[in-house]
Amino acid sequence: MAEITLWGRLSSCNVQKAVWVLEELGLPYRRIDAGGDFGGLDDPAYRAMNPHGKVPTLRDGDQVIWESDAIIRYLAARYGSGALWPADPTERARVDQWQAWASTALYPDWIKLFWMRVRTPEAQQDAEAIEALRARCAERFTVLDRQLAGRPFVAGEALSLADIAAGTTLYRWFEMPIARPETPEVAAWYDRLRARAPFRKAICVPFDELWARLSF
Ligand SMILES: N[C@@H](CCC(=O)N[C@@H](CS)C(=O)NCC(=O)O)C(=O)O
Repeated sequence: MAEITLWGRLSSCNVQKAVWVLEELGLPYRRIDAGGDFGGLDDPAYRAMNPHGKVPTLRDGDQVIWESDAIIRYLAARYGSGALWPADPTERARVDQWQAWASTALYPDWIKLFWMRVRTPEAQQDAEAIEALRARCAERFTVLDRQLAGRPFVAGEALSLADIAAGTTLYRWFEMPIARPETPEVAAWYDRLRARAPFRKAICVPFDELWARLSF
């Protein structure tokens, strides 16, 4: 098997997503800190791999892949043998629809809220905008709560890329100083995920270095 290298600081949620999948699949890999205080994203060698100068970037042998969703799909397709991303088209679509929803609806609201409430210095925070986003996130998590009723994981009986994409938000969602709606199914799912070492290692990462930091 070729050597797998992942570039990206572990305080980046998109890097965390990739690390979670690498760990779930039990793959040997090397992670190189990049981005944030580590810098390196404007180095010509890095830009040659990732034209956007963002993390994460994955190299597997001769293949270089960027965009966290492309990375996790690649890893699951190449090494998952059906785990995380089913081969059957109908089952795969069930996973894909929730992964797409997590990446295009849940994540954008949640990350904006995180930037407004955590990364923006208190004196510059806009309480009304924070409340509007918080309410939108609360709706998103309520939808997720309904989906999780009667099933242990987002797309059914097994952990999948749907859980990875949506679950990457959980630690910060529950640690951010905001009011959250009652979502017992999401809470139980969070407990199930926290029982997994890959989730704890990749996602339950304190974000102290990100408080009041708007610079990266
Ligand atoms: N859509 C991209 C987003 C990549 C992105 O914006 N990464 C952020 C970290 S989450 C980044 O590189 N920020 C600059 C830095 O860390 O210095 C993905 O999912 O990979």
